[in-house]
Amino acid sequence: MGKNFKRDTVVYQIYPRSYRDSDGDGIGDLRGIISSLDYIASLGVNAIWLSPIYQSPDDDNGYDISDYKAISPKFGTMDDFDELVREAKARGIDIIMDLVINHTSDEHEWFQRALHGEEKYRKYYIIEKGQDGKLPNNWGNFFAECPWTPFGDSTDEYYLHLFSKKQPDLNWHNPDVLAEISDIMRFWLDRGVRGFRCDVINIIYKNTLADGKKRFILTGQEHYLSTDGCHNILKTLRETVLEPYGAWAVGETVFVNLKQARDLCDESRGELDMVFSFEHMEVDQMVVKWFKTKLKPQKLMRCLSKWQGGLDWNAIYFENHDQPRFISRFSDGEGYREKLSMMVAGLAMTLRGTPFVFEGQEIGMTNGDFQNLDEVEDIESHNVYAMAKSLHLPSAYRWRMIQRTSRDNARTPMQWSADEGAGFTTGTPWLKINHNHTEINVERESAREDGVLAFWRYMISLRKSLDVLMDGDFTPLYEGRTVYAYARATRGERVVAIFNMSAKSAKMPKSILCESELIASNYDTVEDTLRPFEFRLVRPLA
Ligand code: TEU
Repeated sequence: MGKNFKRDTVVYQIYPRSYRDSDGDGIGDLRGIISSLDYIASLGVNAIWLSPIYQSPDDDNGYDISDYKAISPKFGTMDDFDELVREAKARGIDIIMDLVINHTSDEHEWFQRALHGEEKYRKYYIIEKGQDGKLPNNWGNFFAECPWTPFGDSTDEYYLHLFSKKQPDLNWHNPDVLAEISDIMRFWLDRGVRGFRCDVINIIYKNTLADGKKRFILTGQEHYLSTDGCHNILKTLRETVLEPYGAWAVGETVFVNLKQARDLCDESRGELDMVFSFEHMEVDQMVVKWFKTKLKPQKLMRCLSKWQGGLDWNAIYFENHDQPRFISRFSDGEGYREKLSMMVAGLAMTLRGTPFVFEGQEIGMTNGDFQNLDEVEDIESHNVYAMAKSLHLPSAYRWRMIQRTSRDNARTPMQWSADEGAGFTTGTPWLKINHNHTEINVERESAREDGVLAFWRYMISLRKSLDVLMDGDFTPLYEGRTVYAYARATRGERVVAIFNMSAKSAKMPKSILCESELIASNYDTVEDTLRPFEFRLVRPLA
């Protein structure tokens, strides 16, 4: 973690197209966010990470950028953006932008000029000749596509895209690319942005385009994961762009292991401030996320403890726009939505690191309730469904895969009220609103003193006010089948967080039983046993 980073930061992630629609076109926008700033400030967060709002043909909902210096008209204007930065700042909230620099859109001017034969811009991308009528290599693709698409009308040249074919990968061997991206970053920093969330940042630099070792998924990854070239780029960006502005950066780092994470965020190396690791999000999967198993709490605990112990500081998150809603992953969670959501608030705010709260998480939103594939928008879901079909997986199974794992689960519109448009829009929403918005919504939660929202607010305020939650060391105390406990301690203070990650009551482990003062709990009373999804934060006496 670098010196520009404030340890009391709690970040709120907004997926703009699903947050609040101010003009009735069914798509959330910047004015919608501006009008929600008082609510956002009332959560106690002090930074907002905006998923991409740049000009984009929206093949991957804005993660395919066609102009890095323009706001998509769907979201508003540059004036709206400047107002958002100003108004957020007035409430003590920083704006963090999404920086998508592994790839651009194929509609970006650079790619278009490359297609028109401009040599300078050809070198911005990774364009290769096929080998004897075959593709340039055997690599895999994150979206279950072929990663090579013919370049223009060429019959033997292809461009590389690790995501959709409308997302050509940039060539980070070319110093011009670094110069362009640095310029783009300065453009936003000059407008008052405080930092960046760097999309798939650990895969940007490909060492070689040689064939990769055959794997079940993503053959070729050993040639681009956390390469030295990537480390050098991050160092340069930190030194020449971020430092002078006092800005910070969190990296989204796919497949990252502890050693790689350490190298990416070790303060002495001066690269990233923290990373989003994935291991804890993968504890309920077999090989790939599409094959989900039951979430075993003990696996989750061990994974959390491992990462807490292995890094001095990291990003703490349980939801984002790519993952199903976390509380929907507990198969025995039915009927305990509120307790579960509060338990996750307890986890997110007591682990060591910077908490990221995803829009709707603070009211306990659940997975989308899609009935069929026509209701799903996400490109990845459609591709994976088609691939599963080509593999002859039964249709009921295919649909179940999408239902459980689709990224759209987290992208359903924010539930502001019980109204028909959920207070999100007066028009037709771009993605189906969850039926349960009649029950789960901000308006209802705001009127409750003991509801989910009130609990998230309380936990966020504790996280920011208790030094021990901010600076304390992490020590795991107990990792049982469903019960998890750990201590956070500074020289002067020690607190213990206890969780029962199950719908069944559990015994309080003897080793952590002691006289203590209760700081927070998602139950009104204290009992000897731990009730379903109970969370307690206590201060042991003596
Ligand atoms: O995601 C990177 C990524 O690899 C996954 O989390 C992704 O969601 C996919 O499911 C892999 O199976 C980032 C963004 O967060 C995501 O929204 C983008 O689609 C992707 O990069 C490409 O820019």
